[in-house]
Formats: sequence, C-alpha cells, structure tokens
Amino acid sequence: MTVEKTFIMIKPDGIQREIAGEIISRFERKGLKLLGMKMMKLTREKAEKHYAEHVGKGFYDELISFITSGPVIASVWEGVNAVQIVRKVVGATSPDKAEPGTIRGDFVLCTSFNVVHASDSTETAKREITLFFDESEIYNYSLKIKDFLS
Ligand code: 3AN
Repeated sequence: MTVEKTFIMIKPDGIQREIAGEIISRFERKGLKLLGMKMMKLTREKAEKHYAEHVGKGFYDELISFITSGPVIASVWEGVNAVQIVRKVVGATSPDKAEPGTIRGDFVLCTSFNVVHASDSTETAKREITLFFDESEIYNYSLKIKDFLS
C-alpha cells in the first residue's frame, strides 16, 4: 500500500460543458484527497512541455491548439495507489473502450475531446506536478473536520 500523489487536469471541454464539479466530485467520492487546485490558461510552451511525448504524432497540433484554447483546472490529489486508481476512475483513452461508470465512459464520444487528463505513472505524476505547481501551492493537511464537528 503506497500513498501516491497524482496530477489531474480538467481540459477546456470539461470547463465548456460545465462538468468540472461533477468530475472533481468523482475523485472526492472515491476517497482521494485534494492537495492543490488552480484554474489557468496554458501557454503554448507549457502545453508543449506537458505533451512532449506526443511530438510528431498525427494528432499533436490539434492537441496543442485544443489544450491552449481555453482555461483548464489543474489539480494534485493523494491516496493509496492514487495514480492507477485515478486512471480507473477516468477510464480508457478511446471512447469505445471507456466503460460506463468511468468519467470518459459517461461523458466522452471523441478521443480528441476527452474532458480530463490524469498522470499515467508515478514518474509522470512527479514531472507533471512540478510543471504545474510550486511546492507552496500543495497543501499537506489531515482531514480533521469530522472530529472537529462531533
Ligand atoms: P491519456 O490521456 O488517456 O493518457 P494519451 O496520453 O495516449 O492518453 O494521449 C494524450 C491525449 O492526446 C489524449 N487525452 C487525447 O486528448 C489525445 N489523443 C490521444 N490519442 C489520440 C487520437 N488517436 N486522436 C486524437 N487525440 C488523441
């Protein structure tokens, strides 16, 4: 049982479709802990760094213009096996493989507009968290409110 941090980004289509709250809620309900969150519009430079592994692929230019087309919500989450658990909650990249009950299975028809990004390994998560967040923007806290209220 390893406690991991992972990076999740609600893409411009998630914001446009007004399902950001729904998406965030699914990770909260799963039991993951939100450590940091911010809305931003990606520069081309940041988008190219984030999607460096896709340079040269047929969909690369479309991907960069889409991800820079409007604001996104970047976030850091923590939990046991968080990287793989979050990928399961998100669902498969291809809409015809994303199972109902996953975010993509429930909301996505087209691979190019698949509402959410999540890190695919702990190494990627570290790189993406560092690309998007300063250390001071990540909050390590305990969920004490329930004890406080009782
Ligand atoms: P995932 O987001 O599931 O990790 P990746 O890393 O293979 O998927 O692809 C990153 C992003 O690139 C996808 N979320 C999607 O927006 C876009 N993408 C991937 N494959 C395709 C494709 N065949 N056609 C169009 N866009 C694609």
